[in-house]
Amino acid sequence: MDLDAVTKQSALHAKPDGLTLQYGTAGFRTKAEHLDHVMFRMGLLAVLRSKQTKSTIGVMVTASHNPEEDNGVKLVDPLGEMLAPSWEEHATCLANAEEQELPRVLLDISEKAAVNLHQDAFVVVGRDTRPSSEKLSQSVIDGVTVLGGQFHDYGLLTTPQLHYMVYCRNTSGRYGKATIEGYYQKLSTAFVELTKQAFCSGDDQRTLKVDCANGIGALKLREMKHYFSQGLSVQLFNDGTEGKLNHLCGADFVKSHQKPPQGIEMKSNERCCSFDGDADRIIYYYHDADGQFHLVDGDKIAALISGFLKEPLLEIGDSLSLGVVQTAYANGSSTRYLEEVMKVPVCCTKTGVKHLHHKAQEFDIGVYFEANGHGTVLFSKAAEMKIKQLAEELEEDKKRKAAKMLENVIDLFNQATGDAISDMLVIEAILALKGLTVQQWDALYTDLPNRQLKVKVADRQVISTTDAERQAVKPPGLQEAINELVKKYRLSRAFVRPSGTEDIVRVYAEADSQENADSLAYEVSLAVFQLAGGIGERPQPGF
Ligand code: 16G
Ligand code: MG
Repeated sequence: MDLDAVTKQSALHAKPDGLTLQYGTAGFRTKAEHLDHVMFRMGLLAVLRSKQTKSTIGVMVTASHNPEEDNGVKLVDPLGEMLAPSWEEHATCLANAEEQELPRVLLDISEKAAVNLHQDAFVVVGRDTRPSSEKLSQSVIDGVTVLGGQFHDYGLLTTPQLHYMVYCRNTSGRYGKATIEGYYQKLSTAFVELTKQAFCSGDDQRTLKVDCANGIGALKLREMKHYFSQGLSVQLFNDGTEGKLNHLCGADFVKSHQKPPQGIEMKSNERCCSFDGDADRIIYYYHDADGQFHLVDGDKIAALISGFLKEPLLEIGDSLSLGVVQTAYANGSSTRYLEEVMKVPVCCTKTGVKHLHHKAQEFDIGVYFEANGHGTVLFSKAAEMKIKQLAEELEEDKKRKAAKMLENVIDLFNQATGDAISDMLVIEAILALKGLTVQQWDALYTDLPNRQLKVKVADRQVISTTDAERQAVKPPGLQEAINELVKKYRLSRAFVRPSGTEDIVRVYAEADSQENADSLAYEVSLAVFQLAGGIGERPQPGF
């Protein structure tokens, strides 16, 4: 490590005095103008992580669904997973070190993590369409280069595409080719194969309107749509030619406001979906004949997919375990439907893809989705081998067909992370194969009315939670207060948690009617404000 060179280069990416940032749920995220030093330093860290794991590491420059002025960065570990927790701590230390401490912190990390500094390093970089992203990804590359790492800059990519590239490179191409063309081909071939037996029920069934949040998803979907145009025609909206990124559109807007995005023409009963700014979330929705808006969220995606998977799994007759992983935000009706109607085991984890991903690996086939539309299906290596083997066997036609179908499903799901494009293709394939309309899909169960609110407090860390964030253990008295409030309503549930991406506390409530969900959410917000050091204006009733 040439520490003098690091010090010199770092001066060109100097850290603003007194700024401290935390490697949060999905990396660092803040105003783009505060991130230059963080990018440079994440380039350094990626080199160390690459040397330590003897693998390619990914660095993605994006702030997902945040406003256009923000940006962010996250590291991608060898198999496409999120960065290991101990390295999140190293990332935070490195990002917050004062200029003169930088060499010492680098040595410290190398020592603690037993990094062999003589090992080669390779880093791949991707970025979203924010105006600040190009310059910031150059700062990442500066960091990689000064520590002698090699790199490949993929330029514009969706976040899941970068995860895919990392996974491909670290499995010697067995997973797929580490090129954008390789990604398009792998997914569209699986989609076309899977939908071959689908009954064609008229043109309107095969058309999907996609709100691309004015982000990277638009560019990539436009390139990709020719690959699968026979099976599905996608119509792009909010494609970035006019509107602002994530502004009044995108999956996060639609989910949290429970209304359609601007910039999309919706006719009644037409199937529409929204991606978020880096295309790792997807939400479906439609207007019914009475003009009422219906959201078909991540929970319903999980229900559709697990229902679909059960049949071929039963057919192949192998006892591969299937489970669903959710978070506390999952609608109570979805959990009940999965457990009681579908008879699938359901687990709950903390918010954030890394927690769900990890838990899903405990099943042979782990379906994980956050209600906000983030998710995928993971197949264990053993399950994959079993399915591939059965698909090769020549006897028993039905069994083989089921195995072949599952094989295509494995290829179609991005195994590295949740991916809006890949999920969209799976959902479209399932709807086509089952001949289901979006209304029929939506009718699997009825969501309990719910409400999410934010509360500003002086220090959100005064709240700590347990039981997958469903119970507050601190501050004293808060959980007891919530319990009392919940008792006042029917079919009710509520919880609070400090956000991992914003300086606020989030409140979630559900109940038998929208009015009751709203009023429970308001009362819980007030309890948080009073017991957890609320600042600014007190929460107000009504929405
Ligand atoms: C991040 C997470 C997402 C989670 C959200 C919660 C990843 C890749 N993304 O966007 O999964 O739902 O944070 O945000 O892990 P919050 O902590 O502010 O509620
Ligand atoms: Mg995202």
